[in-house]
Amino acid sequence: MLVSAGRNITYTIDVKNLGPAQAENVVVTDRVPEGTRYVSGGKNNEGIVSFPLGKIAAGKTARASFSVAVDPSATGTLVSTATVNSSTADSNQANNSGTDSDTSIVSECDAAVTISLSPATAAAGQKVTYIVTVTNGGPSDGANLPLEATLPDGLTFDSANDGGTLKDGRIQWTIDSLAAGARTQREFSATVNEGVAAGDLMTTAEATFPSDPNAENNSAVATVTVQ
Ligand SMILES: [Ca+2]
Ligand SMILES: [Ca+2]
Repeated sequence: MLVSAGRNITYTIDVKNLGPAQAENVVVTDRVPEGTRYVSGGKNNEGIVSFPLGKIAAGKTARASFSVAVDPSATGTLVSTATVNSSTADSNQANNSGTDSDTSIVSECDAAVTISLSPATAAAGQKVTYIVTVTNGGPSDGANLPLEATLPDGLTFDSANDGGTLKDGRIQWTIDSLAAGARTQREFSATVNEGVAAGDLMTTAEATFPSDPNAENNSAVATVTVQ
């Protein structure tokens, strides 16, 4: 299964007593997986979660579960091994533990974009500066995040900071890293062409983050009015 960095995951452990006797003093233990922190369920003692399940009759199953929060920066896979012990003699020790090792951590980042410009009204030959602000609403830390802004007809690109380049009518950046909850800004400027008709020129800034849970706030528009 998949889990997003920064979100919680719940592990469920089923213990079946294959018999023939009732199992007494059954205790399940598990370890808080690397890359996560304990949230709830069982009793946590420095990363070892234990569940005193008491008695389990022959043929019956008891269930234990606990939740952990995946670190916003975690990557890779989560591994969790649960082990059961009982004071009753167990003829087969080989089946007393089980491992979940196929939970992959994915990135999920909620981009929120705004754009401002100055001046809002410009004449031919005048330079307009745009500031794009992008926030990572999480839950995951992001890396190598694409951000771009369209350059409308009537404006000529001047420059962009942080490695922004003009390609196919868009100023494009890659944000190396942006932690969950953090925000960053990129700036570019363009000059109003000679002979442009009076009216509004619109620029759209848009961020494309992985598994963005809310597409509504991924883009924003700024308008310069040509005199
Ligand atoms: Ca056993
Ligand atoms: Ca979003």
